[in-house]
Amino acid sequence: NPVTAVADKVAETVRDAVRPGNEIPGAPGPVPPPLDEPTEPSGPLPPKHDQRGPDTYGPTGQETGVPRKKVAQGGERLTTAQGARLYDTDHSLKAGSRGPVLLQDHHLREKITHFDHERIPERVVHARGAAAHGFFRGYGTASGISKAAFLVKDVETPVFVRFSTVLGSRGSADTVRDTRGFATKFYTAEGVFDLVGNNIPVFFVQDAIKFPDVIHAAKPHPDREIPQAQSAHDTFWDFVTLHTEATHHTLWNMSDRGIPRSYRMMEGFGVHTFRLENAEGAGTLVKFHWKPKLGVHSLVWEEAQITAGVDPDFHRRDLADAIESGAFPQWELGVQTFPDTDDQMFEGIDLLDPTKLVPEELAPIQPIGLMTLDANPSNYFAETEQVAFHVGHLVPGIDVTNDPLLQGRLFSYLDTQISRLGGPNFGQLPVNRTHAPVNDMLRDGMHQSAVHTGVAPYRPNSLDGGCPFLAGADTGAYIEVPVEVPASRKVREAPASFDDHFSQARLFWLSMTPTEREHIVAAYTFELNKCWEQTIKERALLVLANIDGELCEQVAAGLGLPAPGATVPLTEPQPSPALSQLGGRWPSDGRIIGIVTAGDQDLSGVRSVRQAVLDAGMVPLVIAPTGGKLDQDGEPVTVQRTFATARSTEFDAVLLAGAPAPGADASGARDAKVDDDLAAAAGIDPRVLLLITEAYRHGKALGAWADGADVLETAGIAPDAPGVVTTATDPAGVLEGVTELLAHHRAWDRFEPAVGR
Ligand code: HDE
Repeated sequence: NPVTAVADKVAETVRDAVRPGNEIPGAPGPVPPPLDEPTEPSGPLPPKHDQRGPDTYGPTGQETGVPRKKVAQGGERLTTAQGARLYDTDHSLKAGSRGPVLLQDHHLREKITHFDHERIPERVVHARGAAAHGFFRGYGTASGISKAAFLVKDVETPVFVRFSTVLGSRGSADTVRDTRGFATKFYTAEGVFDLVGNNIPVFFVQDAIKFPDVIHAAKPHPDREIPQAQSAHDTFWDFVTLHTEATHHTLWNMSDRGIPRSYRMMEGFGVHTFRLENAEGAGTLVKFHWKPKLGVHSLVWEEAQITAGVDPDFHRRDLADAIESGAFPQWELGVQTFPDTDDQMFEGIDLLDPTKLVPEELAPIQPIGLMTLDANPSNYFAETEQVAFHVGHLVPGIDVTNDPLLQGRLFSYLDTQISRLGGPNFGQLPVNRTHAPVNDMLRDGMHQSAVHTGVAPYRPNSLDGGCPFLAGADTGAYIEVPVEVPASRKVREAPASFDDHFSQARLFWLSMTPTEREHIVAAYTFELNKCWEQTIKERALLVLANIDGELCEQVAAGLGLPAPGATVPLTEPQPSPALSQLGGRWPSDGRIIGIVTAGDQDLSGVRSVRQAVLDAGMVPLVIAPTGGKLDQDGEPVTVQRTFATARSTEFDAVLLAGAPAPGADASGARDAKVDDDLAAAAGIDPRVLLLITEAYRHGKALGAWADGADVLETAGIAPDAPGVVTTATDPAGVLEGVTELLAHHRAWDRFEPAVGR
């Protein structure tokens, strides 16, 4: 097989390059041979083991039988788009080697023209995202309330999930403070079902007609197009303080939910109330929830900011790496259920108001299935960029409600795909293709890739045998339930129940732990201090006073302004502990453990702890003064990060296996917040001290053995400080202590909240 032959040859060359003796840069020894371009032609390499493309269904949903790992390229030789072989792609066709380029060079024109059109418009919101393939398995527990086939026990349905930020452009940073999108495409046997949700259960506006307003306010200012991917600016705060129905969602954004640690550690919410229907035609109102198996965890703000610069791809990398390493993220899908009453209220909460949630304590979440993401896309553009979600993609057994936000979305998603994907046939793109047979009467249009047969794409017809026939009323997808619509007037208004903008924000605030409250105060203080207009800050304080007096006072103190009093009566809701992220024990799968070594000390300890981290389903990254391999005893250990490339934000915990002396390139760290003189006096590389002090400040677990304890001492970290493991003398014992700490995500007792005690 020519493909594997080339792969073997490349692997062989790589092996040659790292043979013992070649591996430590700067060490004397043979110079590694350059990686030659293969001289024999071969077919394209298949996707890597962790990658998968969309299933190979035809443009109209028929199974093509083409193997799943099929790649877009074929043959062994470079060709034009029409398949003509090329003998040169490095030189334009010219009138002499120094002469002008000829217009007749079709290959040049085709290559450049295609390149000129490689980009499509980015999504107007949720432009930055990352996605993965996986599958959903129903528990069967929902079959009593929904006839949807994919919810039946043990039915396995392929899915494609795209996570996103909302505000930033396609190239913006992952770790900004923002809501995250959580959109799932289920390729069910009855057609595509899209659950297009967020990681926050409520929304800024109650009516879709306000969506352009909130997005215009939150996007960069139209004059200079700054700031990118952030809400910390005047127009955002201008809008959300004037339009107080945004208060609840804004509070969630200012909480730790706005800076998730990982896409794998986020909840997902359908936000709106949906209506399920069972085989008997009975309806149940539901809210959808995705619960991550790894728990809900966040970054701390300084960490999020540093990461946005050091690794803007942090979340996207985290998702892809976890899947590649076999730590497949999982979420349980659950529903809160409510009786389908005429008023569509539950315990005084209006189920049609998307700025309200229903506390889990009032309506527990009932699990209905499990989703596992087990493959990375093979091509970002073809899949992650071109995937087109639409809240109107529904299957029998799932229906919408009259939530005015949802009703507007039913229009928007189809409309936006037409401009973004260049026409009405985006459903035929491989990632969007349904796995159910399609027999529509839609024809032609830009990018039509199906070859329809027959002469009668209309109904009724006799020429195509009357085809296609209609489904029975009980098997159709859209459930037009004949619910009573109360006789009414045509109005542009919201029901009175939509007027309460503060009570649930207060519920959220009161449900937070002191540490979480402190983070919220800090977030408001940061964002509002970034605003220019004094009136906006003052108006924001008025809004905060209507949530909670202490919240308002703390933020006012940070802004240097007086705290106003509330203008509405403050309610006293029962707190909902389920809204807090803190507490509980969680699996440490896929957590990233940095192992700092001086390179010339205790290599066997490093090797054994590295293996133990792997065995525990976590990811070890060895950090040493220089790259290459560490080798004292013929069993080399690969270095993944150097002191110059490692930053604390990448790690969930750091283990110190030694006290590295300053490296020759350490002066690059001069600007770091570490006392260089102190480091020099102690003989420790300042970048290692920066790594440790930062990790400590961010509440991360630290462990040290042997000389590693000297680093802690020089950094001023007590050996018995919270979240520090130094008592065990062997690396295995230290790792055990650190893994126990990771079950709580951070060493929370290192923070001393001043708020809400
Ligand atoms: Fe969206 N939203 N949205 N949205 N939304 C889009 O569709 C819109 C809303 C959400 O990964 C757009 O394909 C309106 C709520 C996600 O491809 C657009 C309103 C929720 C994604 C659009 C809302 C969401 C989008 C832009 C107010 C959570 C990314 C590109 C009525 C329940 C999907 C696109 C992906 C994307 C419109 C409000 C979630 C313009 C008009 C509420 C996760 O159609």
